[in-house]
Amino acid sequence: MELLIDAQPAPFGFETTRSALIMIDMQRDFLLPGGFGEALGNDVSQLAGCIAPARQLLDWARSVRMSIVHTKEAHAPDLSDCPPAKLQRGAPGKRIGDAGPMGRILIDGEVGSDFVPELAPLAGERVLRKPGKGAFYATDLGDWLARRNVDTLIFAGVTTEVCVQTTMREANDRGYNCLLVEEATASYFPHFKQATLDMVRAQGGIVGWTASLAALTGARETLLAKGRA
Ligand code: TIU
Repeated sequence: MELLIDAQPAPFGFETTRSALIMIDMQRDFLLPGGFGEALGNDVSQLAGCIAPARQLLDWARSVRMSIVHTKEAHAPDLSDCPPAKLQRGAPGKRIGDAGPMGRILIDGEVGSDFVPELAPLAGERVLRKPGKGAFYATDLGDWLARRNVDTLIFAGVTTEVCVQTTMREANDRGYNCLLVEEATASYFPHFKQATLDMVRAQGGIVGWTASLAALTGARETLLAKGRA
């Protein structure tokens, strides 16, 4: 289905069969107390408001049968995929691999590393574990998308200026058209979210486009998009 939606800095046209939703790191470790985000000193309540819009976006992507990728930032239990520079961040006792109320912090398989229930993947949706902030680094995401002939990525998740923006920039350099859904992403710092939206779409969309959830979910197929009407 071909869609043309209101977006900034310009209308955004895409083919749903050649698009993928990239839902970034909607994990307990970032969204709930006791996880990695809070261990770094953040107020995790700042992220709560994006859960419902992210779920609406996910439901929409499912309804149009778009490819869906759920990323999770999580490390192997032996920390072999966690560089020392990353391991040393944060207060002693609250670092990656340390014990917390949701299990070992940011370790794959622990309760904290799993997705919040509202954003739980369904069968057939890709779960992509990543050791970095960007989803292309040290993963097979590029190959996976290439096999599906994907040229457009729709982004949501947390946090806007860290894992979402890093992945969007990686994708932009790889030639994907990138759209960030404004209500379906959040930061521990609201002004960082706003700055990210602004810098992504500045300079004619130097990194990509942004759009409201309503612009996307309310879109109707239009043959006018390619002048075929
Ligand atoms: N700390 C922070 O804002 N984010 C991360 O560490 N990871 C993600 O953004 N997922």
